[in-house]
Amino acid sequence: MDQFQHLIIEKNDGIALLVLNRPKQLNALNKELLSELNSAFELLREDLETKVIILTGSGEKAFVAGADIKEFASFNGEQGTELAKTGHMTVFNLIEEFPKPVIAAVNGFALGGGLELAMSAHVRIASDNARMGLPETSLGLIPGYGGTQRLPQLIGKGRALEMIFSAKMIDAPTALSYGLVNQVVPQADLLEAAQTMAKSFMKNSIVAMGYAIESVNAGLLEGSVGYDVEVQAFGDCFETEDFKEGTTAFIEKRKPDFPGA
Ligand code: DAK
Repeated sequence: MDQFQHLIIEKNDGIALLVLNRPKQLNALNKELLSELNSAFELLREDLETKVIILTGSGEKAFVAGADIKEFASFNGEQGTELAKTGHMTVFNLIEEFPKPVIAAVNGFALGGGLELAMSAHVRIASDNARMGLPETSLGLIPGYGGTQRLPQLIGKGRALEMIFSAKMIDAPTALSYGLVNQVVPQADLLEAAQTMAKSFMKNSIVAMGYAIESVNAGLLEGSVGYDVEVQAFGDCFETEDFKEGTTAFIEKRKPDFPGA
């Protein structure tokens, strides 16, 4: 598994550690990284030795600081819709429906697409320095990788909409109190805590866990039309002046001045 440029995979005792590795961009998700994530999960699905997957970010600062803003700033509505659809299928739904447990070890900023990635995992453990948020509305966008659906599932509609409207980050203890993460540990202990959790899962039937994942997801499927609405609305955002202003302001390192409707 040494064919990856932005992903490090270490396999040990039935656990595959996947490290997202674009440290200079705070592990922001670009097309290559998303494509590599897809390939890695497809490989690990077939890999009989791997029982549990741990997903984390390289460095001590970020899990993933979002989708790569410099990459998507020039997209139009059609591209936005299309890429959101592809992203759902090839990465975020793939992880949510993965038949082996996936633990996100959130080691720092998990923002936008980064938090959406962590929410696709089955369980989340955060380090005490982690900060989480969906800042898309500050860029003239909405969450486009399932965040409008998975965040309210995890923390309830009121808190989810407050996080989306305010675009603010919450700290690890708040995320724990919301139920967004299952556990918070000192940063130095994060991987060990994730491994301890993985080992506690591995004492039980991974096959049964696959069926449990399928069953839990099936119970949430009734609302799945929400994902389609998100994809379309997300694409529409790319046609707005607010989106142009939001992403340009980020790249120019200034505060946005949204023209509005
Ligand atoms: N994209 C690209 N580069 C990023 C980045 C990002 N999301 N986040 C950080 N970086 C880069 C910075 O530009 C900077 O690069 P240089 O200027 O050094 O070249 C470097 O990483 C270090 O960042 P900072 O200098 O800003 O570090 P600070 O400690 O001062 O601040 C921060 C850390 C995490 C608070 C800050 O970097 C920040 O606010 N980052 C952006 C957070 C954010 O807004 N993320 C995007 C959310 S929107 C799509 C589907 C989904 C999405 C988009 C498209 N399609 C299907 C098309 C999802 C959108 C989002 O995720």
